[in-house]
Amino acid sequence: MRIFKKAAVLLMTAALFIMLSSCAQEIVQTGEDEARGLPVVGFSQLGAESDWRSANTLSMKENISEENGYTLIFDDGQQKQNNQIMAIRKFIQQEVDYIVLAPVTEEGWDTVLEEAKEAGIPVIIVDRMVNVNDENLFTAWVGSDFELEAEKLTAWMNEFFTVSGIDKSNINIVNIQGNIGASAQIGRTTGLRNACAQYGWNLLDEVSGEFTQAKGREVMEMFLKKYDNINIVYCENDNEAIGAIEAIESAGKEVGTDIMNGQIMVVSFDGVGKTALELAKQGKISCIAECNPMHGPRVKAIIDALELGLNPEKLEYVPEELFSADKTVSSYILDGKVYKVTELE
Ligand code: GZL
Repeated sequence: MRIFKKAAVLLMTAALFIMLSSCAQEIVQTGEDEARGLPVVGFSQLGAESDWRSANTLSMKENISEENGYTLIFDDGQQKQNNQIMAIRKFIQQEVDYIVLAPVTEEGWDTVLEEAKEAGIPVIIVDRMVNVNDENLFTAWVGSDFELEAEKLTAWMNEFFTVSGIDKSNINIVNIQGNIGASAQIGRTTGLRNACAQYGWNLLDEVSGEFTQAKGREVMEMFLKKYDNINIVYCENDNEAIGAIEAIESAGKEVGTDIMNGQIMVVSFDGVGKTALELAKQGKISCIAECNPMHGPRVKAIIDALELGLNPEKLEYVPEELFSADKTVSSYILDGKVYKVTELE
């Protein structure tokens, strides 16, 4: 009899261990919430690839919080769509009250969002967009206009070249893209391609740096081996720009705005991490198009509204600027609207 008891205890211990270790989710609040019955929000974050992503996660955790009346279940998808789909299915099994999704790419969400809809769970999309057949598969979206970010940055570039007397025939650009298929990559790449066609710049090449510093450095090293006339590096986020600058300086070249005397101009997106802002203050990143990561307050406001039975706006764009320490361009005009450049001291 004693043997059977021992075996039963061992089996139950093993089962408990498997259950706990298989759970990749992080319950950000502890047990007393269940007693208080706070609404539960399941958040599928795409990864932790960049300073922007860390700031976005912090903003969400600070706002979808116990003191604000919510229990948050956080899941890190590690930049894989399958992990995010599994997380959403777990949230459905857990019968959460709301699902928030920061999608790694635009395609491939129809089926799992149909399942959430059938379960009667409202879905809020943050940051990048989902491309679904039925817009009713999500209740609201909060994020950036990525193509407008690129239009602002390339307008600044055009103004800089014009004021500096640099002819378009001298402009040779390489683009270190973000994750292919992410809304931020699609918008920023489209904006650059349109600017090259509009202003007559020469776009030498485009390769994904996956929004990371390591891959950004690797792609820049490849570009420097392949081309001897690069004078503009367009990075689709700051972490890629940091990696690109490491590669450029390791190759014995200089980054800066004096492109007619051999310097290579680096421009990028985000304006969130300390390192990138420091490089911009030093003039090593010539201009950064802000990408605002602070979606937490807006997502909380949307859920608060839904809790009250109200209908939030379907799409909400966050305000964004341009940052630069270079004084050549203090403002620029886009579609008849004057934008001021925020000068970094
Ligand atoms: C933009 C966001 C992008 C950032 C990158 O909203 O999706 O992903 O620009 C991040 O830094 O990796």
